[in-house]
Amino acid sequence: MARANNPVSNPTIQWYPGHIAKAEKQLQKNLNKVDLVIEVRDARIPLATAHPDLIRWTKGKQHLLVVNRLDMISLNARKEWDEWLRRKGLTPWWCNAKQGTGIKQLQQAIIRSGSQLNERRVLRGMRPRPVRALTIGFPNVGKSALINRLVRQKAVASERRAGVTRTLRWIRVGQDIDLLDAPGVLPTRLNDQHSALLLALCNDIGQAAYDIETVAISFINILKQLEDKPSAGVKSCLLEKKYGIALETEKMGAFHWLNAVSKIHTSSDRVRMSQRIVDDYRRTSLGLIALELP
Ligand SMILES: Nc1nc2c(ncn2[C@@H]2O[C@H](COP(=O)(O)OP(=O)(O)OP(=O)(O)O)[C@@H](O)[C@H]2O)c(=O)[nH]1
Ligand SMILES: [Mg+2]
Repeated sequence: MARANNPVSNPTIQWYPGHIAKAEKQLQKNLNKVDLVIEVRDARIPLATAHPDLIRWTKGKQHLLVVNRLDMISLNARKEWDEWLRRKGLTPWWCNAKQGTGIKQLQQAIIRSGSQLNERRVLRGMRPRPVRALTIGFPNVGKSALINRLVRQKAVASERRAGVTRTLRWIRVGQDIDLLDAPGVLPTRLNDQHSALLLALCNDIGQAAYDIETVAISFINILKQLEDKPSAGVKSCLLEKKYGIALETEKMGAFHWLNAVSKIHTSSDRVRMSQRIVDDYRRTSLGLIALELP
C-alpha cells in the first residue's frame, strides 16, 4: 500500500492473503472431524479477535474460549473482561502461552470435554477415543504456542509474526487429546476499520496489509483516549517520558507529534519512528496496555 502523505485520509487496511483463503478451505474440510473448537483470542483486543464465522464453525461442537496473552494487560483489565465475558455466558480460559500460565487448567477442561464425548460414544456402543480439538483464531494470537505448551515441547512453529502456520497439522497430547494446529484465519472483509487498526497494532495481520505511519498515528490518538480509563494501563505522561515530547492535543496533533519525535530519534524518518513506537507497544515497553475494554 502506498504511504499516505496526508495520514488523516486513513487508507483502508487490506489484509486477505492467499494462504488464508487456502487455510479456510482446509479448515472447512477438517471441521467435521473435530469434537471441540478451541477459540484463541488476544487479551489486548478480545473483541477485534472474535471471528464472525465462529458460530458457524462451532455448530454442534463443544467450544472453549482461550483469552491468550494475559501477561500483556493489567490485572484490572483482565477482571473487567472476565466479568463481561461471563455475563455473556462464556467461560474464558486465561492463558499465557509463552510462559505456560493457565495451560494446566485448559488441558483439564479439554480432557473433561473428551470424557463427556466418550460417555456418549460408549452409550452408543462405540469405543472411546482421544478428543479431537481444533485451535482456531486470528493470526499471531498464540495458537501454536498454546499447542507447544500443551504437548510440553516445540512440536509446531511459533514465531513473532502473523502467518507462521501455513498448513493444518495433528498433534497428539498424551493419551487423551488430538490437537489440530491451523493457520490463523481472518474474515474475508472487515467492515470495521478500527478493528483492523487494532489487529495491525497487535501484529495480528501481516505488515504488508497496512501503512505503519498511519497505524502509529492512530495508535497515538488511541493512547490519548485511553488515558481516561485507568484499567487500560496508559501511565500518565507516557509519551513524554518515553520519547521526550508531550502530546498536547490542543496545540499539536498526533501527526505533528510524530514529526517532532522523529526529528529527535530517527533523523526525521517518520516511518522508522512509527515502526519503533509500534514495536515498543508490541513488546510491552510502553506498559501493559489493553487496547479494548468492555
Ligand atoms: N507475551 C506473550 N507472547 C505470546 C503468548 N502466546 C504466544 N506468544 C508469542 O506470540 C508469537 C506468536 O505465537 P504463535 O504461536 O506463532 O501464534 P499463532 O496464533 O500460531 O500464529 P499463526 O500461525 O501465524 O496464525 C510467538 O512469538 C509467541 O512466543 C502470550 O501469552 N504472551
Ligand atoms: Mg501458528
